Amino acid sequence: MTDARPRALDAPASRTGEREAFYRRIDASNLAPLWEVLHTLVKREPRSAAVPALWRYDDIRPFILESGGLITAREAERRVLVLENPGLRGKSQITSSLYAGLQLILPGEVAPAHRHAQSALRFIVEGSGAYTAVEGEKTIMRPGDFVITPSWAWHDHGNDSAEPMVWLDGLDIPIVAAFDAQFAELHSAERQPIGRPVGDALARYGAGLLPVGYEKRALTSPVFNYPYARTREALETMRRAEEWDPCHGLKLQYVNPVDGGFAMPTIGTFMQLLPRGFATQPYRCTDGTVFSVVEGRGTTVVTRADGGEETLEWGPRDVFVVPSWCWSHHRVADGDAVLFSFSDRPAQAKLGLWREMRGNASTAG
Ligand code: GTQ
Repeated sequence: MTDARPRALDAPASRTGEREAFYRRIDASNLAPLWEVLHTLVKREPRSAAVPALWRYDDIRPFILESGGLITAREAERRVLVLENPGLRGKSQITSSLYAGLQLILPGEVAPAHRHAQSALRFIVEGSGAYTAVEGEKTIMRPGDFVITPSWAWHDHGNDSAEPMVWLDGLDIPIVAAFDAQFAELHSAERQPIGRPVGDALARYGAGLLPVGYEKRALTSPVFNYPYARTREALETMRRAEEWDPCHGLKLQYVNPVDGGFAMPTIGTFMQLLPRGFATQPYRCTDGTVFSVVEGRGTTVVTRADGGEETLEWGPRDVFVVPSWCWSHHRVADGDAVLFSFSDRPAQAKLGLWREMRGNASTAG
């Protein structure tokens, strides 16, 4: 026989005078009844507080450039406009587990050297020729490049080019905060000393080769700039085989060449090609995902946790987010679309939490 009473997993237990009085008495002892909150703690499936959202680059670019006249990179330490998820305002979160922002560095500026426990990625959106220095090596950044700053690595950014540079920062700030494991240090010098030539890491670790006898010594890829030219060429070559995934088109995952795993321990990064006119099948996964549009125009339809649908219309340099466990599908309008994306997938996978689900039009929503 099934018990028809509502279960505390779905709704709080009913309140009685006797129960309320008990809750008040135990309150002074820092105790609370689980059955009042169980449904908010142990849910049948994810219901993200994050919502689908889009930042149109043309709309926000004026604010980014205006911030350049308001404060220097030096004074700000990092001159960034944080992309706040509308469902998580004031928390500096774009998803429940990730931070994102758009960082501006003007010609001649330096964002001074520091290091922190949080891992960072940079995805270059506008401008070309600024550098970031990571643990004694500089890399020159160009649009579409995916650049890594590993946890606890010294890093400073500088712009010796003639144009402003803007990149998307993605950091695991909320994950590190959840563990209360933050540490940070300022370097004594504004620019850290450089000990290796530009391109050294890519040559040494990113050419399908490794120095003989190389032993894995870190959780993050030793390659710290994955240039767009190479990524784009890989996609372009693969497309000739016409093996399109119905949910993802052609989708590549950035890897650590040392172990074949994700390039970063907490953040997974991807680049996908959706050809002109392509419409994907609905898909959902537990990793809320941030997309940065590199090429093309299209729409992504996202079903919110409350069942409503949100249509995000995107073009080059726009950023949009699909929260955890929300169905979404993409349709390309103009040109071939190339989408960079990142999420907390490696962290979830390591904890045995990650799930995905493929749908079709009739099972979505
Ligand atoms: O470039 O080191 O967007 O420390 C936020 C915190 C960028 C950085 C951010 C940071 C950085």
